[in-house]
Amino acid sequence: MKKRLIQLALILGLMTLTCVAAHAAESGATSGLQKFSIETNYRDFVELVPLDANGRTVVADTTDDTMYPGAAKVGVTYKNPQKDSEYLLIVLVDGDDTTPTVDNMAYIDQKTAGTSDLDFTIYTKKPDATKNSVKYSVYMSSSSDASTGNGVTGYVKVGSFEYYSTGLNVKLGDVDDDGDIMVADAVLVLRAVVEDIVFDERQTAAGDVDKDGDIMVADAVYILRYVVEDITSFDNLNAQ
Ligand SMILES: [Ca+2]
Ligand SMILES: [Ca+2]
Repeated sequence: MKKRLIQLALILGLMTLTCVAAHAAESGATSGLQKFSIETNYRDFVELVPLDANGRTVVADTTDDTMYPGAAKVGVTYKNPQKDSEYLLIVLVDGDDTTPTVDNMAYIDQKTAGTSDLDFTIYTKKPDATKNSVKYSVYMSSSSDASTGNGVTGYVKVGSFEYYSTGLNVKLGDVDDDGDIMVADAVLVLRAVVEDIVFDERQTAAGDVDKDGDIMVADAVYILRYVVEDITSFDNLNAQ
């Protein structure tokens, strides 16, 4: 059954290669960064600045000044570091557990301080469609001697922020947002896989039915399996 569906999916994919590229639909979703916080002891020498994907500073939302719509990266400035000291920056997802692991590590960078402020850029990842926000905690450690200046010693949390996403309200598998999960939805996924069309944020959230973060042939196959009632939901796909 599965093999035949994969063949079907591949055939559909080849057929659609000749289709004219469609314009991506307007998305009502917004995402960005919010709730920036610096731990009390580090407010004098750590700054977190919301940046867009191109590295430009993002201004706060006019109605909620804790939200920075469109922000996707974070600039970290560490003021007056100790020259020649090593500074390690570690960013953990849902940082209640302070120990870095393969699962919670979001970003890591290390720099040697010169005579000017140290700048890092944190690259974040959008929460998947089933979550409204993801919290990131920023940790630092350094080889500097705190007794002689601005130095984090040991391994300390210096701040946190959240990546939020609102208004997606997607139905998994319903890529064209017509309310039904049909072969047409799988075809759209295949067209995106072969880069015949580019998905917007909502389409990406709806099409990534196995929630691995990528739009792949496997997603189209799962949608086709759902259409032919081989599976009844997109939950626990790895177990099926
Ligand atoms: Ca649909
Ligand atoms: Ca996927």
